[in-house]
Amino acid sequence: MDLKLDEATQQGTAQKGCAASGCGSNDQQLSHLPEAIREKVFNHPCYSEQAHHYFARMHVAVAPACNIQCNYCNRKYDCANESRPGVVSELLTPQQAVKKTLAVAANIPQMSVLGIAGPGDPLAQPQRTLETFRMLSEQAPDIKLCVSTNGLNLPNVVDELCEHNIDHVTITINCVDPVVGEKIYPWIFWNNRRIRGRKAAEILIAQQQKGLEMLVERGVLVKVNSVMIPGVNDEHLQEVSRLVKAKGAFLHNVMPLIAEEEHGTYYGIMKQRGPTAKELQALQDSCAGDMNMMRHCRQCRADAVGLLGEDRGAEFTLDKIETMEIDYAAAMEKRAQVHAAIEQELKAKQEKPAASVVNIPLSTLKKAPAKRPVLMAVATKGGGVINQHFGHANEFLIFEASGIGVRFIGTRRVDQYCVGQDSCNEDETTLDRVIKALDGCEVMLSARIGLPPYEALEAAGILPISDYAMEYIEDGVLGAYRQLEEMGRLAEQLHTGFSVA
Ligand code: CLF
Ligand code: SF4
Repeated sequence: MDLKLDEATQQGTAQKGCAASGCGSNDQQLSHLPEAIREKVFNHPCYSEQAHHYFARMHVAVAPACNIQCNYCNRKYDCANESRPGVVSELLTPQQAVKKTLAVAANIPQMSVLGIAGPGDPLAQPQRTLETFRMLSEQAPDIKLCVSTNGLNLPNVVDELCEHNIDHVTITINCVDPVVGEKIYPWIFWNNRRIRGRKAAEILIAQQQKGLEMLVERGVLVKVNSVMIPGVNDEHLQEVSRLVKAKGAFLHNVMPLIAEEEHGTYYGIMKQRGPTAKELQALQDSCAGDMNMMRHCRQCRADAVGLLGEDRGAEFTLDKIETMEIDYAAAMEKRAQVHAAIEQELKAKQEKPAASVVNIPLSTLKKAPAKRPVLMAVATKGGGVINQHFGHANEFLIFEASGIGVRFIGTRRVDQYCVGQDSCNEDETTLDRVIKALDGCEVMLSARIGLPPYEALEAAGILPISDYAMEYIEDGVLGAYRQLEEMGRLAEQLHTGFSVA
């Protein structure tokens, strides 16, 4: 039994009432969908923002080959279409992957989804990917299967994917115009030939669109990933969003380009910059009018294990799983109980939309609302609850409180300020970097915070608040918004904020 996840879940369920139950903006995103689709995404941490507080995913790195070249990749690292650039995963055989999946599923019952996302393109040479799915669909039928691809070979594999009950497919679509595409893809490998330039982009785009249409026809949910590359496809991505939605894509995930010179990619060497948090949010907001936008992606590595944002892969190395005795039938029973408990809580929340903080006009609260939106950073380790010490956070969730409610904006990754319970890293630069990462936020909500970082955050114009420890995030965000109002700070315009609402 995984205590860490259990604790998080129990902390979530233990909250009094549901005045702001962590229902999250995702309820609005999913509420218009048919029941059958809601059932499919209810426990998928990537397809449901709400689920990502409770359910975990894992990836197995079984697919080393790739059939295209992206300018943000140099093949030494995991596929950057679904992974943070600069990360290398250990390649597994399909048999090793299945063993690891069963071990993780037995030990982390909240793990609901197995994804294959690299380290190359999972469908470039699909045998290893399909073999893994085939064995898992037989041995672990309670695990959802998910795959991510650049789309070039997708139309050839769609029917086999469907045979293995793959309900969720991600296609990375960075453009729908070959003029843009030739600036991103120098070549593709197609029909045993290397094809370059605009022709390569034309073929890739046609295959991606065909694959998307085939999947939608067969009732498979499709998420589209796009890498936002300023000056290359940033303005074009609204058109991508519009088109893929028109063709039936379920969710659009715009990820920032991360191009570091030391990664040795073309973009890294050419010093192509990535977007700022403000630019990314502005694009996500402008696309949101057209379709559901994913804002909680963590650009996971190809062997990630755990809740989004955490990586527990070190607990499941090959040598460790060798020694694990797994009774998967018993594990499935336990998993079913844990999933049912989480689903019961989530459904209860969904059935009480009036109690959700989201969409409650602040004008209904005691104080007259101030309209200015405020960005707040939240330290959490899961369960939709403010339950993490400031110094232990390696990421913050960013929420916006405004006169119309609370909405989730995205995540910001940071280095941990404290390196251990009793040994805080006094290196100012770590704290400086955390404060820089929280640029634009006026409040930081955590379970606890020490005095030195408290003072440093305050001096930087970010008010640390720990009054809402162990409460639902949206409750805390809304409470903090009201505190700011009472303090008279909402009229001060401390920051312009990132909001474009
Ligand atoms: Fe993995 Fe991707 Fe499936 Fe999720 S990840 S294959 S859809 S199970 Fe999720 Fe990770 Fe973002 Fe991917 S947070 S990188 S979107
Ligand atoms: Fe790299 Fe993935 Fe692009 Fe292939 S599809 S070149 S592995 S980023």
